[in-house]
Amino acid sequence: KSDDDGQTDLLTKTKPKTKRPPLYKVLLLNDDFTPMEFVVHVLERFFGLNHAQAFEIMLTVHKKGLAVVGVFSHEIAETKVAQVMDFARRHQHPLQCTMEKED
Ligand code: TYC
Repeated sequence: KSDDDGQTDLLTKTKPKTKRPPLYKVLLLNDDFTPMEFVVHVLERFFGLNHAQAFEIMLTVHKKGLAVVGVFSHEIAETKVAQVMDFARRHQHPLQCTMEKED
C-alpha cells in the first residue's frame, strides 16, 4: 500500500474531531394569567407549529408547568426567546420563555 505510514492499529490514532455546536432547548413556562389562545398564537407564529400541535404543547405547559417547544442552535434559540418575550411584554402578558443547553 502506497499510503501506509508505518503506523499499526495498535498505536494511538488521533480522532478527527469535527465537533458539532451544542443545541439548546427552548422552554415555555406556565403562569396563571396568559390566555391559552395567546400561547397557541405564539407557538404558531414563532415556532411554525400548526394549530393542533400548538394547542397540544400549550396544554402540556398548562398541565405540567413547562415544556420544550423546540431545539435550536444557540443563536436561533436566543432569537426565539427574545421574540416571544418581546411579543408577550408588548401584549402585557407575563408569559416566560427561556433556553437551556441540551445534554
Ligand atoms: N395557565 C394559563 C391559563 O390558564 C395558560 C398558559 C399556558 C399560560 C401555557 C402560559 O406557557 C403557558 N390561562
